[in-house]
Amino acid sequence: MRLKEYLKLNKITNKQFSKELGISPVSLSRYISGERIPEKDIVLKILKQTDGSVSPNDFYYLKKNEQANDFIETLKLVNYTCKELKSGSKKALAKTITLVESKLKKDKALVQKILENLNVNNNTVRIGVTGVPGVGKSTFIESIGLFLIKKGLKVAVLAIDPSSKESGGSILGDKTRMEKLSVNPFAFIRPSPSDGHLGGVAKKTHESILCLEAAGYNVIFIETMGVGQAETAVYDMVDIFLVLLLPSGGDELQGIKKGIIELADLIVVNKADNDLIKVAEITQREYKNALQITGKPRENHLIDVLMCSSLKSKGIQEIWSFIVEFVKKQKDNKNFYKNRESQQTKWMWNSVRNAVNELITKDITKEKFVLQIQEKVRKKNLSIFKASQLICDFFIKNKF
Ligand SMILES: Nc1nc2c(ncn2[C@@H]2O[C@H](COP(=O)(O)OP(=O)(O)OP(=O)(O)O)[C@@H](O)[C@H]2O)c(=O)[nH]1
Ligand SMILES: [Mg+2]
Repeated sequence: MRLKEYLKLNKITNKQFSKELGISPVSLSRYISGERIPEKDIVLKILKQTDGSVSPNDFYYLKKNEQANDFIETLKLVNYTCKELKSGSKKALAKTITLVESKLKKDKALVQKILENLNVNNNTVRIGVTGVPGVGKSTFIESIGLFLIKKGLKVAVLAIDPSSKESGGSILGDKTRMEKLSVNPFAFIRPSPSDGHLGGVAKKTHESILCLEAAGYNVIFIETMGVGQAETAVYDMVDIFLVLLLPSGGDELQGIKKGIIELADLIVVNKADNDLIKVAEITQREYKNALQITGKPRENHLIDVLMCSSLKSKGIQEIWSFIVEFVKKQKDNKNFYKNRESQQTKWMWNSVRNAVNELITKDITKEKFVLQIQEKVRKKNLSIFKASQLICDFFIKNKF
């Protein structure tokens, strides 16, 4: 008999039974759901406590059959999705990115399997585009995007909006602002909601990039506002980082966050049109002069300051030539690949931190033992240091 049926039949609560076994209710519910198989000593305890009604086979064989069926189904789905992605299906791409953004454990596991089956593609360019709201990031991406599509490339855009909890917020505006690009068959635009937490941005955006590349997108733009912390996270997932400026005074005046300019591989003064041309030229000169003092952030790379009018599609060709030259140089000196590799490990740690964080916030905070400790800290009966040590030990012991 399965443990779930036994407990129900005998009207024993999870809490009671976990106490009898000397384990946490969370662990017990994992054994019951089949999420985890109990260790030998626990299996024997269960056998004893249930007078032999729940035997080891009830865990192992059932689990095995279920696992086998699940495995076959997952494999079919993974193969199908990968095939569709590689064929460039937008529908499959949208569905996969929805899985990437899902919080469900089963979706996350599925995404991992899909990603493992996708090939690494180093023939793409990942471009970060940042700048204060209204500087013209979306207009710029639309302009250069259409220019690249004419060259026969496929373009994808991920717009990160750290302020929006779910898809929505200003993203809807972004789609309408990229009117022509969003309806172009060779373009794919997707908002990347971040849940207001940065680890989330990095993980989801990184995984989305891999899906886009597998679907044959050659140039991936990642748009962020130059006011928050998301920029450094984005810097760690792109090959080249562009900072857009308005034709006006220094960066403080522009409201751009301090330090962001230092990350730029290329600075672009946008809106260099109509009566703003003169101011744009002054801005360009000022930044060029300033850069001579600050130096270069990347090996063998000189930052430049270019001007463009995204609205009139002027200066776009020069910006693309700069990007192509930059990527070529970075590939020649192998920095391009080294950069992607080191980003890979950064993402791994990011992922670990996220997973641990999720475990702590989800499971452990409801535990009686943890709540007692929390109460002691609140009443100043226990030091924070000792409390955190106790909680960590509890966390490890109970294999959360
Ligand atoms: N004159 C002129 N206006 C521009 C140019 N590029 C963008 N704009 C205008 O500037 C406004 C903001 O442009 P967006 O592309 O939405 O700016 P954004 O940086 O994406 O804004 P957020 O997504 O809100 O951060 C729009 O009204 C555009 O038409 C340009 O090159 N010249
Ligand atoms: Mg925008």
